[in-house]
Amino acid sequence: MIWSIKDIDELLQKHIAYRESCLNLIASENYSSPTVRNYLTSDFGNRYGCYVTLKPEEREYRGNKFIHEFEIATQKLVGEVFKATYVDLRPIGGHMAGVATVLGLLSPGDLVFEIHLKDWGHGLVGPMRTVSHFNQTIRVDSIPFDEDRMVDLDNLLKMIHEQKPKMIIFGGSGMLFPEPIKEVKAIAQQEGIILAHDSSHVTGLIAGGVFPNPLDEGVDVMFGSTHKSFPGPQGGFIASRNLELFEKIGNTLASALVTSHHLNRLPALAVAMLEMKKFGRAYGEQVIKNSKALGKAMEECGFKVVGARKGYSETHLILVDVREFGGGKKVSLQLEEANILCSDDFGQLDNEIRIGTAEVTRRGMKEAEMKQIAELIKRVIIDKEDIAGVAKDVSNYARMYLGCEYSL
Ligand code: DSN
Repeated sequence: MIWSIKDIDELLQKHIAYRESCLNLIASENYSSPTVRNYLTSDFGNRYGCYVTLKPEEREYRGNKFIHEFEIATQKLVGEVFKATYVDLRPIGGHMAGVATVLGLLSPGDLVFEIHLKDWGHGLVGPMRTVSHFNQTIRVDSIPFDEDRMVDLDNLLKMIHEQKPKMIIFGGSGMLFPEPIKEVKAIAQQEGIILAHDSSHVTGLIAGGVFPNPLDEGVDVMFGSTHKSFPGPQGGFIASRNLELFEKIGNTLASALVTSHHLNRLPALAVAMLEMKKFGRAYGEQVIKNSKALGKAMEECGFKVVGARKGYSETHLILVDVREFGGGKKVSLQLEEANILCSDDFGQLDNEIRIGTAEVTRRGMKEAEMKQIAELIKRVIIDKEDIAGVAKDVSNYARMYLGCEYSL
């Protein structure tokens, strides 16, 4: 029970001490800098800045003149980093940004291609169809993948020709390699198909210029979150170069999905954007080097790493097939007991674990440390050492890396 400030402090301190003793390999999390965290507590967090139309100057509440100035400036900064003409920072998270994109751009009966949850899709339209009448409103099919977890372009083009979708949403939660957006662009233009990119996982890599910018590749809209490979405050965004589509999405977003857009995110997001402008390339390059090094080290330890033939990964994560060790859920729970945090495939096939390198890279780890991490995972899963003993070693190891690199 919480009776006092002391109770709150004690519980928070327990969490902080616990997380400092863990190796965080959850690909959808990151370690934002103390400066970013500091700017989350500004007075903006007490204010209402909503605007229903796409005219930010037409605020519904009074007292917003500096909030307005700040929001416009942050939109411009984000636009510069993602090379977008139009930016909306009102989505509270990437999922909300995606829902607004789907609802804003599709009509009843339209077909969408997205990445299925079993292929580590984000789960946008699929789960929407479990709500109310959406299963009668939006049709969905899955983008095909090959055994290296690369998009199967031949099959995708065949599906496009045969089924003529209205929208294709690239991007997911287990992306190992860039997608063939350029290769799909011509047919998309010819058939009037909207190309969207759920960039949530790779936002930080795009900001660093080490992952292809989906807008440069030809998507009409990119949306995502700011707290996965991008080490910012939790939140979402929509970015585009197409005003007509951007307006449709923005007018759907507000006020149907969001009114208070949690303004305290904005100064913190601006700091994180400046960090990425300055250090994004170095950070992104190290993240990818670490993913490749971890993939290799895991393979050398005896694990089956997805996409090994293609160099394991070009992103902030690797996928490991752990069926022979009892499946993703069992393995991730065993690793959690050893203070190693990663993800299973969220109740899908239960074949794989996902291991992310963004946070440990921010903490200062490089290729040599990836070997150590693989060895610690092996001790739990393959060698079946006493978990409490490994947990102690993991804690001591993790506590050696409490800094925050690539930050202002
Ligand atoms: N899609 C979930 C993940 O990747 O962990 C969270 O957004």
